[in-house]
Amino acid sequence: MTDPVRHWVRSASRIAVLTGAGMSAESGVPTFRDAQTGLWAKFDPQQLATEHAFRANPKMVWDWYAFRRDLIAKVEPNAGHRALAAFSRRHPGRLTLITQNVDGLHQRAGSEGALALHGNIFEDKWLDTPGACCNADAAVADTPPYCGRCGNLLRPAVVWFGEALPARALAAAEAAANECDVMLVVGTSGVVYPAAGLARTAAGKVVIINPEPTELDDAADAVLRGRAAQLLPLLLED
Ligand code: BV8
Repeated sequence: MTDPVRHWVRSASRIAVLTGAGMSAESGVPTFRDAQTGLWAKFDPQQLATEHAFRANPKMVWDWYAFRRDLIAKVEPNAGHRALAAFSRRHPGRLTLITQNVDGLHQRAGSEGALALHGNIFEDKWLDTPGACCNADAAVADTPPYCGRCGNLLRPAVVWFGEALPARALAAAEAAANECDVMLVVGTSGVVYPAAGLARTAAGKVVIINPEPTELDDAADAVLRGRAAQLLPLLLED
């Protein structure tokens, strides 16, 4: 562990943390751009995670999310998730967690107030503006479920490519980036915007934690070539 980085973290009164899919890799969740496992090997997630793909082939996209939900439901938060949650318990209000992940593992590890920029894979919402008839609890159980009265489809409540991020969460994330003394950028390839842009607008020192090079390495004050579950506990211990 490079001592300057530990010094930056220990002396920071405001820490922002931006996490991506690599944060959950050691929990057994394939990263977003890993070769998709098995059934999905031939699909590009960037093509599937869109409203266009869902409208064109609702069953296929719904099944992709069901496959991911089943996988994520079977895994546990890892030592990296737990280190972030423990730090926030020891130092209330000092660390703002911003995640691109939709897997809910930060929240399950006990991180409260995590800014989930891309939504939550375990929640659904209506594809079209719901009418009075649209009651998710009474939806016809199909793939995807739908309103038996008007045919409106349920869809995963995640942010698809081409969709706006939740305004409140994004504004809070931008404020945290603008006010931080240090930003830890963990397990993200830095390809997806506007989330990746937060690492480029951070006021403080930018520290990348990733075993591989990323699109954000040029914006970093320090790059720690390692894994989240290994390095975060070391970096965040008092
Ligand atoms: C929008 C939910 C506008 C769905 C996801 C500039 C500005 C604004 C937009 C754009 C822009 N340029 C391009 C765009 C459009 C687009 C975009 O960014 N495209 C990219 C691909 C070029 N952005 C959008 O469409 C966004 N919307 O801008 O809307 C707008 C405004 C107003 C009104 C209407 C519209 C929406 C983007 C959100 C997309 N949804 N997820 C789902 O999950 O199904 S993004 C998806 O990718 C996941 O959330 C994932 O987290 C995210 C980012 O990927 P990473 O997390 O980085 O994962 P990846 O696999 O790439 O990398 C993993 C990393 O982990 C690797 O580096 C690896 O080395 C590392 N790693 C592996 N193991 C470990 C590890 N690290 C540490 N430890 C380990 N053990």
